Amino acid sequence: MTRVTVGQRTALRTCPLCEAVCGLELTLDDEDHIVRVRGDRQDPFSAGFLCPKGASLGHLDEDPDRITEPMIRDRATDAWRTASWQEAFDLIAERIPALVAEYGRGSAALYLGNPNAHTVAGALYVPVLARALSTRNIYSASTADQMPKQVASGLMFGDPLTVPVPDLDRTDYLLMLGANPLESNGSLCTAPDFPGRLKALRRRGGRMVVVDPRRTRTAKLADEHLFIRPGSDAYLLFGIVHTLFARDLLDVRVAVEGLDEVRAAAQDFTPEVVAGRTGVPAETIVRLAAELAAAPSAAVYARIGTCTTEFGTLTQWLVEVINALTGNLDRAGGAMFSTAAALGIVRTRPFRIARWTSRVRELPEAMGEFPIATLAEEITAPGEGQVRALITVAGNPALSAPSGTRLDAALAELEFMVSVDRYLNETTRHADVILPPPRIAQSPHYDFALLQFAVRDYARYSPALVPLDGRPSEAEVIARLALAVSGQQPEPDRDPLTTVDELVIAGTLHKAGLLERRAELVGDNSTEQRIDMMLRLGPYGQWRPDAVRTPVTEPYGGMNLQVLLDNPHGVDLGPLRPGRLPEVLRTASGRVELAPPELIADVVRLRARLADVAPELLLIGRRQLRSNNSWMHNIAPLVGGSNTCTLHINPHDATRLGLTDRAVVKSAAGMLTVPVEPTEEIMPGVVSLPHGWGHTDSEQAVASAHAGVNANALTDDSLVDAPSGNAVFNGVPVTLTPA
Ligand SMILES: Nc1nc2c(c(=O)[nH]1)N[C@H]1C(S)=C(S)[C@@H](COP(=O)(O)OP(=O)(O)OC[C@H]3O[C@@H](n4cnc5c(=O)[nH]c(N)nc54)[C@H](O)[C@@H]3O)O[C@H]1N2
Ligand SMILES: Nc1nc2c(c(=O)[nH]1)N[C@H]1C(S)=C(S)[C@@H](COP(=O)(O)OP(=O)(O)OC[C@H]3O[C@@H](n4cnc5c(=O)[nH]c(N)nc54)[C@H](O)[C@@H]3O)O[C@H]1N2
Ligand code: SF4
Ligand SMILES: [Mo]
Repeated sequence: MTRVTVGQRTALRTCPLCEAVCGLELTLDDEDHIVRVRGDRQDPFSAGFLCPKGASLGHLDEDPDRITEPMIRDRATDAWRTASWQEAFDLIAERIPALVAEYGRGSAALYLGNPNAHTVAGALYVPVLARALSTRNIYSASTADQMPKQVASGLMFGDPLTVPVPDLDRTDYLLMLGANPLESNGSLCTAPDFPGRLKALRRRGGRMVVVDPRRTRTAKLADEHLFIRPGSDAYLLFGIVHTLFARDLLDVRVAVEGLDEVRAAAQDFTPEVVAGRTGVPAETIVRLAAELAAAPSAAVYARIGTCTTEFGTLTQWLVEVINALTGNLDRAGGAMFSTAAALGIVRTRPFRIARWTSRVRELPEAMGEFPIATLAEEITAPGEGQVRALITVAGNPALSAPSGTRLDAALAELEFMVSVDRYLNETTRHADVILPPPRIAQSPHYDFALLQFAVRDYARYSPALVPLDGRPSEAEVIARLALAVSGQQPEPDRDPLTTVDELVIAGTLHKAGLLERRAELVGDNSTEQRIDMMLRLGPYGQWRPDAVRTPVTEPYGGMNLQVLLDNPHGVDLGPLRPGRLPEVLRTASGRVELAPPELIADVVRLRARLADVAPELLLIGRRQLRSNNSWMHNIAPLVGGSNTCTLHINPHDATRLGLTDRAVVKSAAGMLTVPVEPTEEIMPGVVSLPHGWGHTDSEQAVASAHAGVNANALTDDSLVDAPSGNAVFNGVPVTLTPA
């Protein structure tokens, strides 16, 4: 037990800052300020793990530079003033419906940023806002991130949310490409204390190989690290696939379609041919294939360094092809599927891409979104369907999107913009209205998105720890925004949140034939009742006849909210279950599609680039342990030291180019001047700049003192990964000269 002084209390909550979903034990004083953060040692998943970001949650929660009241900007003077909630929503209800009436439906766009994956509001209420806007102009951080993985999974398994995760705790062999979980704590692989899990893998005699143009902290922990030319992972993986066929190393254990097509596609990607393009020697590629095939269990895992490249989707596809060919898909120790407790989106038809295309560049939609790489031109190119109004929720695309400078300028051309955000920052400065969410301590937490990709099945619910004091929750802000954009006023005696929740609950229960059981739902408010319903209807649920039974849910007759309220440290639902494919597959064939035609077609593009002469210098990104994309640089204990914006360059390149202090970096899209930091940890011919910096003119005191530069001034929105439309951040050709 923690010792708590008079007037203090401890409270439990999931950390909302990254995908690791660590349990936190917070100490609050008698005025409800967070005064201490510790890892929750009784959390069965995170077991007390805490990183520096989580430890700073108190600073973040009440950052003096955050926004606490709605803000309205005067366009003539650019001056900001605070406003009442009513005035803010009235202005939105006046402007957006009028713009939509004048220019048509597509003229209002929505951009959803990364923290939506970490809030109840993002999961349960943003979809309502998207429907209310009824626009195809929906954009999100997904197309600056993991869309290639979702498209590959969608085409192979029929559902873009059916993404395999490496069975970290049991695997005997892990091949990891383009991920650095020692800094990032992992992504699309929810694993609190990822570093500890990797150390355990090594301790039990497992082998770990890391492929990265940088010798990262993760690479240093591995048995083997291989440098690779940025953007060339698809060639390396094809070399492995080629070898598996050529040396008869196949061990396919699941029902698949398209084996011959994969063999044919891999035919000319011999290890010798791809070695030149990747920089990985042919004999190493052959050995990797043999090791993957021979290991009792193995998993290939590839993340952001490989997604945000020109061949992102092909790379993610080949990862799962190798997992399937080596018998590791859907088996213990291999690449497996989590079973999240809350009912998710129930897909009845197989996933398709490019059901419609964007106006200006005819880029494909994926999962109902257009690529963020095309938002700037959708705003600036005149014509029918031009974007005139934008709503951003928890996003900072001025820093996070490719061709950031161009998007920044485009945002200034909008006729009206609304942002739901904690800060006045590089993006929200263009808004007419900013609507702030409440404190983190005032928000409930359940990980609807991330628990679908967990390396162990687990659930945890955290109610809000501090009352709202009359201000709206973020869920209510979004619900009221949904009303405002459709020109509606809330009903006088009913809050919009309850209206939305009652509609959803009634609709869902009606579909399930359980409408008469509405009164059984528990929870202090309609949001909690919705969560209770999703748990009761989920795979472990009390209302599911075929529920997975676990020791913790058994006494309750199955999963419901009460289970989680009674177990505030979270509940362990066991190791990932093998043999789930028949349950999760949504393909028309009922088999794993190893060779989706859309991807086989894209191999032509890959093959055409095989003989490319690599440019002299390629730019890649990197993440920093004490940063969180663009928005935690105002937390004083986190910035400085290694957490600054510098260009990593191999000393050999620095000397060759005469760079000592600062360099001018030029790309096809832009130019920056940055401090250089020579380090042996990056391969020759590659330079690395972290993203999320560039806080010049910021209202945030600490962040502006550590401004850095916007790496996305150099990335180019005219390049995308063809099948997914994903942005390209890694492998950008640049030239360097001394500043
Ligand atoms: N060059 C380069 N660019 C990249 C990447 C890269 O590796 N290299 N990575 C990409 C990736 S993976 C991602 S996910 C994107 C991220 O892209 P974005 O989501 O656009 O950017 P973030 O920096 O995460 O900004 C989050 C915003 O949400 C606000 N916020 C924080 N918490 C809350 C909350 O609870 N509610 C609300 N309403 N707002 C909140 C913050 O103030 C901030 O403005 O960046 C991408 N951009
Ligand atoms: N501390 C911290 N944690 C974070 C975030 C953060 O900003 N800071 N952001 C969160 C978000 S939104 C996400 S999506 C995750 C991402 O989590 P990760 O996927 O682990 O992201 P990174 O740490 O950027 O690691 C990507 C690695 O890819 C390497 N790389 C670059 N180009 C290539 C290439 O072409 N091939 C290969 N093989 N490697 C390449 C880079 O050198 C880098 O080491 O992290 C999350 N966690
Ligand atoms: S690893 Fe992620 S979830 Fe865990 S404490 Fe750090 S930021 Fe929070
Ligand atoms: Mo991300």
